[in-house]
Amino acid sequence: MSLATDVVIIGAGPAGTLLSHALHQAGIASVVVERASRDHVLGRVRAGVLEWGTVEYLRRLGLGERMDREGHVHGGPAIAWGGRDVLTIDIHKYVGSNFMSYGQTMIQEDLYLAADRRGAEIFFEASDVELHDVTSARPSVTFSRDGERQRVEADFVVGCDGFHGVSRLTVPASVLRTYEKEYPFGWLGILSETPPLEDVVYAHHERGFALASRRNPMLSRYYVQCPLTDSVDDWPDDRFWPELLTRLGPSVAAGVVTGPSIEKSIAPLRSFVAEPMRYGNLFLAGDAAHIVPPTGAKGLNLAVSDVYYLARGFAAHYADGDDHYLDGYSDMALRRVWGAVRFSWWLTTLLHRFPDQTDFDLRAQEAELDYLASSPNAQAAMAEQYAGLPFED
Ligand code: RFL
Ligand code: PHB
Repeated sequence: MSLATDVVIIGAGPAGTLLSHALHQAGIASVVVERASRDHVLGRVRAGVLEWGTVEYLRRLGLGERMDREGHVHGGPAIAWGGRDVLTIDIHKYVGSNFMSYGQTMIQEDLYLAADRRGAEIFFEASDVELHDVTSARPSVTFSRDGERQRVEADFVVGCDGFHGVSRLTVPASVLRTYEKEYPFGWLGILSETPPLEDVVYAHHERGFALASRRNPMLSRYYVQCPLTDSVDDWPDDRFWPELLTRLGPSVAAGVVTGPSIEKSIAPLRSFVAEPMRYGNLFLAGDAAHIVPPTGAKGLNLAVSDVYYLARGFAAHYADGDDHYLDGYSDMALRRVWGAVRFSWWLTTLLHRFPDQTDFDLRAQEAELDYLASSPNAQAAMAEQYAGLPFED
């Protein structure tokens, strides 16, 4: 089978499906090719925190109805350390915006339901996806499905296929520059059907980092830092809960309701940036181009801002033949990416226990946290970055 469209998108995660939704609203046709099944994508438990710019963009695209009903608005995240009362970084006071807890799984469901309603072409379970002629005026993508080789021809290809995808590998090594930092620990995350804390709480503790978050009024999400060599079998619930409560500290722990975990997984932490985010008529967006450690809650939000810039660029191209946004895409997106990479690295470094850390390093972290607590200027800087840097005009 052979198809023709305007834009072929590789990957039906949040970046790919949001882009196809935004393009449709601008009257631009797209086809999405996804390696996994729909249920597999929906089963991945990931992000939970949306910047206000993300919330407003989703609303503008008509995707805000369930989010506004079921999402939980916060005025700022809290930080716990040293057995003292938590410090709340008042985003509302310093930046005038909020952030929202609303799970990536729910956004993905909303996106697939919207795709069903408009009869979007998403080819799930596509294997051996290959990109061809991306520097030509008519690139194409081929893949196998139901035992048949298929081909989609388009004006542009957008790689939204995540960190392990194929799109980035199409850019020749002589063109692509990559920057990478691996952290020597992971996050063990669990979901439990228990009422969550009111706030998102980040904890610094000499035994390691911990985080309390939420999905809905009866679904909590908790994380503890763990060695990369650990597997989920090393963390039965009766080990996880006491460890979490110790790290959160007595005042936060007092509000935690424990219960059986219904999901448990370990994610490594990594910073990665690939430059440029365009090669010929191939564009990269989301995790395909950059990864941040989850500490700053930025990964999904960066995928959304990439899509915002890219959808605007394609709209100008198809409506007016104006390519200045597409030509500026890589530089503009990378400015925001590096801002978030720096912030995520800073917060990760401040809050985690590193294996080679000395007592000096630990005391320096505590001194920085004390400074943060005492300085409205430092809190304003953190608030501005946690809230999310603005989208450029
Ligand atoms: P995804 O979600 O990885 O989707 C890529 C899709 O491409 C498909 N694919 C292919 N398709 C065709 N051919 C191929 N060869 C393919 N290879 C791969 C994959 O099957 C998949 O469906 O990338 P996308 O769309 O760029 O979205 C990025 C986000 O998923 C990611 O940045 C966030 O989840 C990161 N993240 C967080 N971000 C936030 O903004 N706030 C958070 O609170 C937050 N918490 C987190 C996180 C990520 C975590 N993990 C597990 C890494 C918490 C965790 C624990
Ligand atoms: C989550 O709810 O999964 C979450 C929240 C904040 C983070 C990372 C993950 O920084």
